[in-house]
Amino acid sequence: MMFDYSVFIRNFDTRKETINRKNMSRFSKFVALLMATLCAVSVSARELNILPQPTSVTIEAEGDYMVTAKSRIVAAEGLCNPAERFAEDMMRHFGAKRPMQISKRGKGITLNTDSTLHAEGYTMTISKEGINIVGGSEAGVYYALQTLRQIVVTNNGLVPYGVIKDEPTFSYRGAHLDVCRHFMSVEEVKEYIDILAAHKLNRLHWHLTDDQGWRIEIKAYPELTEKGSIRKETLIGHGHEPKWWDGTPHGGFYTQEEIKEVVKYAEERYIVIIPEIEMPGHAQAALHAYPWLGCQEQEVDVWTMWGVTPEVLCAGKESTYTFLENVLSEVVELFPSELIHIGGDECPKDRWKVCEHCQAKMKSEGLENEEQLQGYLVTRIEKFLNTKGRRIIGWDEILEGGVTPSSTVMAWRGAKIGAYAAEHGHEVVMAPLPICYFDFYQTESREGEGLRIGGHINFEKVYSWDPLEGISEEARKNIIGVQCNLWSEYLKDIKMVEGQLLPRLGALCEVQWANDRRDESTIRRKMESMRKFYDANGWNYAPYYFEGRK
Ligand code: TNX
Repeated sequence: MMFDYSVFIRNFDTRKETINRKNMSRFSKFVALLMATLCAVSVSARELNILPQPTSVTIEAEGDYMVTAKSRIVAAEGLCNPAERFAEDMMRHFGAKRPMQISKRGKGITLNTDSTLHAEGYTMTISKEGINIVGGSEAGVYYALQTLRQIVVTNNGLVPYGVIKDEPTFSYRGAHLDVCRHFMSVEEVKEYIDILAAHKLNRLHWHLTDDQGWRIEIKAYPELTEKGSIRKETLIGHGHEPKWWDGTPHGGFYTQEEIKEVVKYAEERYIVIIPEIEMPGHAQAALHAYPWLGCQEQEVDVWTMWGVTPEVLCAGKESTYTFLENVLSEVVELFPSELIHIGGDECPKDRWKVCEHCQAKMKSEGLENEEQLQGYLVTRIEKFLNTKGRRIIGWDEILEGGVTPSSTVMAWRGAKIGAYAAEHGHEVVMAPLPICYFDFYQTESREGEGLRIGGHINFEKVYSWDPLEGISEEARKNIIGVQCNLWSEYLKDIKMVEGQLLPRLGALCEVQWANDRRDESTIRRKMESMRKFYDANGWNYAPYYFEGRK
């Protein structure tokens, strides 16, 4: 017999009430109590804690399929990659010597696709015959296997008979990683990707260039990394006195070969990497390497402060545009992503106001002010990237320069700006302050957290956020997704990043994947289960949510 688990709970509750109202003999009361206890035990033992919440979960009253290191994966053609990923994860989980066997025929965990399903969705049927997975595409099969992996790891390999149906709410489910303020190695970035994939995210926004370090090898301009990837020291406090710097040089960059390796690793986990090349602001590391990129062409250091520097790329000289186009030409060769992030945020216009080249460009292009000059630069770069078959995404300041709705806007200064952009026809990724700033403190008291950039965002605030609030029905379709931002000014390595990401990503992934089926009454139970999953994978997470600290 199959039944909907939630219906069963309701029936169970009403039955208990009727029993209590009846005037029963002691014996029948005892029997009723015994029955109720037995039922309660069997129900709780058959709870499935899947995060993010699937569209529907129906489990049978009894019976489990047991997944072991010896289970066999039967993969239809073209499904080797998800099968291999699952086999590897299971080998690690069971501490087995060999990965699970993958074959074309037989019984076990069977993988197929059906293109009538949502491309990222799946149906998983568990019976005594085995586990039958049908995905809308390879990615859908992969997400089904992520669900299965959670069950196996947190439920001792026992998978209750039943049916799980699932598909995501948003098509863009992202997390950002800043490797400029602190460099993260290839292995560290891979670990980050693993965590995103396990939460069914499909975008990594890789912040590769900033004032404090240029992290991607560009063959045409070797000094970007030779000089621009190293800063003299790091600001370790919030102030600006000498004692707040550590006196230790900090550097690191990815060769193009390493970039390709990370892109491939992400692809194998159905994650598209969106590279960000910052322009025209947040570019002081590039100005250190090539002073001719600036208006006054004076020498500047790779920045050793956090915040917003007045040193920006000159938007007047043609040489700047040639530079940007050459850099982006190499970038698009490395990243297959259709969207390329061009930054666009926090660009002070002080240098432009007194720059003869910028003023001449404004005159020749009929631009009224420096904001329009930024709009000119962004639009020109957008057109260039269009010739390469790509589209731009930029931080929401790109709206100020008068860009066309063909550009995608990443809302960071507030959800209202995202709503505004969506109402004006832009595709929008919601990554707004303060909700999506996972570099912020996680508790009100900040006790024991160590020094962080500021703010306060806890699990509950993320969980109760509706990214579509106040947006018209018409504009809602322009909200393509949601992303959290991991700025690394005060996060020195991936373990510190993980402590900021988890468990808040547990809340965010429900917004991203299961926006309209979030359930506050079950989330804590699910997170307790996820905690076991994090422990099993050796991922660091903050303890505060589990301790009840807000
Ligand atoms: C704002 S969000 C920034 C970053 C900082 C971050 C710190 C955005 C587009 N710019 O440069 O690292 O705040 O929270």
